[in-house]
Amino acid sequence: MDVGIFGPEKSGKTTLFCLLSGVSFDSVVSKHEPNRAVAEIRDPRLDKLQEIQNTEKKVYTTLNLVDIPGFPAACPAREKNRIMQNLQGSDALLAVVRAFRSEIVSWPEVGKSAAAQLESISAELLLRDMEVVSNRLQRIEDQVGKRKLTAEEEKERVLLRNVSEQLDQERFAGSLSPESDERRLLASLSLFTCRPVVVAANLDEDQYSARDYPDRELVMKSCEERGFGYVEVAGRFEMEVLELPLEERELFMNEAGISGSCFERLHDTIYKHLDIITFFTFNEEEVRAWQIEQDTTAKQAAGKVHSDLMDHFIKAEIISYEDFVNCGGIHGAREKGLAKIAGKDEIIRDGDIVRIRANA
Ligand SMILES: Nc1nc2c(ncn2[C@@H]2O[C@H](COP(=O)(O)OP(=O)(O)OP(=O)(O)O)[C@@H](O)[C@H]2O)c(=O)[nH]1
Ligand SMILES: [Mg+2]
Repeated sequence: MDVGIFGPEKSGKTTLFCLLSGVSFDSVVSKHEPNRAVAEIRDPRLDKLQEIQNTEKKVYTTLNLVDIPGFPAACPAREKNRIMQNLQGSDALLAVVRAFRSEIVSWPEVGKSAAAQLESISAELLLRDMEVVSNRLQRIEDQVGKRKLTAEEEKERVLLRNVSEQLDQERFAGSLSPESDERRLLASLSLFTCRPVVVAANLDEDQYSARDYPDRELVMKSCEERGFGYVEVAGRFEMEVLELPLEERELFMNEAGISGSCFERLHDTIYKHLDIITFFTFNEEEVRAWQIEQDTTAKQAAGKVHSDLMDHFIKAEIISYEDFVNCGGIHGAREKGLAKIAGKDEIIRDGDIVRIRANA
């Protein structure tokens, strides 16, 4: 899955990119070009499974990250477009807003609260989409009077007008019903406002400990209204903590009232917001985690592993993570009758350990 990180200048995007990917901040050389990295989702459940299965290899799921530089308000449109282009392939967006205070780190958007930054971010996304929709509409309308529009084009014209009205009213395209024709068309246009957005409020340590910063309520409310996910992080502080010896880290995190790493909170929020869950497989060589959407069936999950397994699917043996661990592995779970033999329509749940039987 591809996640695009964006937001105002100096809000801490690259800091979060480094925290998510494990790339060191000092090694990120370019301040003007996007940074890319693959972040492993180091799910501790997979570590436990490896311990039980005693395999040499484990394969985590991953997020492909792209971190784009913030651009100043006066940035020429062409340059802005060029930078934004790097978000085009992302399945989800992580928008970073700045609440932390600093005398050292410049703040080009001085005085702009986190809520105001969020408004600008939404406006930017809406504007980009309006442009795409209106260009497409224009192309169809240019034909009017020159030739008869096809039935397809007529339909598209109506849909595009509807979407355009929605965007004019600052309603996100993603709020259209997923079943609607509009939504299908929008998916083909890969609009930004159709994509899941998670907002990360980047706080300083004191704000984090106090669970407060100016406009916090407003930011949370506006995320809720727009259907954005929301997470709080203390980017710089958590990066500094990572430089400490392992045994001191927890102490500092506890003192600041921060539980779980920034990395865990970020990817948990992204996964939850995107309705993504994880299931596990194992064989003699490896244990492996897989990302799937909620409500994926056993047969579809088999397809994730290999298309042959889906095509020749017979049944799946499913054990919940807790049962697997409590019984010390598959044999124990089978003995206790906790390994379920399931058909193709069984819904996979988060943490399930799945063994697929197919007609090879
Ligand atoms: N005090 C403080 N400084 C931070 C925090 N997060 C990031 N910084 C610092 O702010 C500066 C900018 O952080 P970056 O992560 O590079 O910000 P960015 O959004 O990627 O900046 P651009 O790409 O230039 O738009 C760095 O010196 C960071 O160490 C924070 O939570 N608190
Ligand atoms: Mg940056």
